[in-house]
Amino acid sequence: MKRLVLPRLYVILDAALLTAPETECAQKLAAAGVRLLQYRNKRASARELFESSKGLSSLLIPQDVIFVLNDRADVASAVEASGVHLGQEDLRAEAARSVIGTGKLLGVSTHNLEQFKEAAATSADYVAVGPVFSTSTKANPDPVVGIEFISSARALTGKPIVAIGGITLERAAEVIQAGADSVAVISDILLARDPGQRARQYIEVLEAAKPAAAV
Ligand code: 3NM
Repeated sequence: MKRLVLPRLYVILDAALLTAPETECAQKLAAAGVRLLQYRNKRASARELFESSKGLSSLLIPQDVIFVLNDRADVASAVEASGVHLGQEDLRAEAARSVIGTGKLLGVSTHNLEQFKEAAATSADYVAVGPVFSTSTKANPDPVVGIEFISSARALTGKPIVAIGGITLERAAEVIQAGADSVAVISDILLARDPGQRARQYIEVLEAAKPAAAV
């Protein structure tokens, strides 16, 4: 089977941190070269989420930017997003898979080894692990797993691993070196004075990072 290769930079547009309309921010990031974007909005109603996600999907998909919606497989499917990202309290992977279909991208967040192994055994296309470092972006985050957790997880699957939580430009390369395929970033990009410029710096650093040996 062809191995999925994710872009090394995975930017999450968290509605709680946005000061401009989400499509404006998404366009700046796409223009900066970001090829994988997630929309996260924990407070929107289903209707609001549909409207915002529809706008993002129409903007990003034609530009070949992978657009993933957080939490909601039904809305991801309705707006023809590239896929959905699930947390531990969302639909189980196979239930979400039945909603979005086989051609779409499915990601699952995990916070310990047990969750990681369980997610790796599903039809998920990638597995996220975190928080790798401490973060103040997520409400009630799980305990920090640390960078060593990425190496342990790397030995258990050939699926792409996305690292998340407290990642900064300075720490991005070591996360790839530890075995992650991709780094997911919220505050260090969205709260930068110029998010597009910050994203460009990430892309440069991540392109130069040496990955862990393949499993
Ligand atoms: N999920 P920042 S940590 C959304 O551990 C999210 O699964 C996490 O934001 C997890 O890059 C996190 O600003 C917040 O630290 C990441």
